[in-house]
Amino acid sequence: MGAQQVRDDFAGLYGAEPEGVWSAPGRVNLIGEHTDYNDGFVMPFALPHVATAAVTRRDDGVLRLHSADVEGGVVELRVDALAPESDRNWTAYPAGVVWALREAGHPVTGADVHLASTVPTGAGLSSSAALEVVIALALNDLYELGLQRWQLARLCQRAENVYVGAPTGIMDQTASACCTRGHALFLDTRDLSQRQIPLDLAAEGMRLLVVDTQVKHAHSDGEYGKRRAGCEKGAALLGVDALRDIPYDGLDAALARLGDEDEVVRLVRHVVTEDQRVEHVVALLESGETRAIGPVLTAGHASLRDDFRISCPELDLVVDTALASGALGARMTGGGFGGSAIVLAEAADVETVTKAVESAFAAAGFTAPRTFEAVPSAGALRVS
Ligand code: GAF
Repeated sequence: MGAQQVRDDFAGLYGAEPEGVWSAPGRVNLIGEHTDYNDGFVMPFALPHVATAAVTRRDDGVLRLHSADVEGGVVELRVDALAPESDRNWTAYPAGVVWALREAGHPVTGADVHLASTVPTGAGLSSSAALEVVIALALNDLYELGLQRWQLARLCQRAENVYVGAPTGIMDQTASACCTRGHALFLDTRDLSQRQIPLDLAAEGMRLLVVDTQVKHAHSDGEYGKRRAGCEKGAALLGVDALRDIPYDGLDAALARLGDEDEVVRLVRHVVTEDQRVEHVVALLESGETRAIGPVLTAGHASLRDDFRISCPELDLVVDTALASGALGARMTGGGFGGSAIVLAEAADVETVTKAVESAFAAAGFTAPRTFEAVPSAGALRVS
């Protein structure tokens, strides 16, 4: 849905034009999975799919929320009554941002909001972060809070962790807030320092496909939290603040120290090797060896499947089939347990790869996947 439509729908709903319209994108992660809550490296880029919000400020303590994507009317809340984990609906994301801003001392006294999103939900493409960031950016502008993008991302993460109750890292909110068109974002999640890495695959005759397996994932279910707790246990056993502090060339020694803690050994090995893969991909891209990132992506998938154990048959089938039909590399992306995979392929091979994946899904009796090309797009912005 276009921004003008969102503006018009707001006017129809609330009886006046909004003060402004903002958008914030979903993301795919090129490499660096489950490293963000270990203070490590990630490398997402923004999708052209966005959450769009038309918003007007209110000064009477009332927050009115409406979504074009969800059945039901306007939800009316009082900003001073917002309470963590009190809401299991979509409204928890925008309301959580208002709560986080107020809790941080920002004088947000209400808003009228109408939202519409083109980011697929449950596909591991950060539909919830897009909702949070678009609201944070709108309120930052309307209330003239003067917060920087990384600060908005931190507040949105707090909304998700505390208000929604999902123990996620900082990658998705930072990607939505800070990515720029034509670049992947090389982000150090420890201090949020970042570097924009040019990524124009089409100019080099390649494409990056996103294959949504249609297997719905959910963060707040226990598996994500269990992996996070396992990583924290590993860091504690090894006497470091976070697994980021285990250097790649110290991995074998660290694993030896963990002895027969098999599960922790696997989790630590994934995180430490994944950080190294991010740095490797950055080095390859910066030296113009773009095709060589393919096998690194594929190695990342193997690590998520075998060590972190968060893949599923549908994701493995995408990866195996894509590679068997000529892709340069493929991996699951996002939190896991369903959602999407990415496939790096020569432009000339895209049709063959796509058809092979579709046929393999049909033969396995899986729901047909949805495939689209991902081009690094703009981060959050004010549209009008
Ligand atoms: C989800 C989380 F929200 C991110 O913080 C990150 O941990 C990711 O899973 C895995 O890399 O998208």
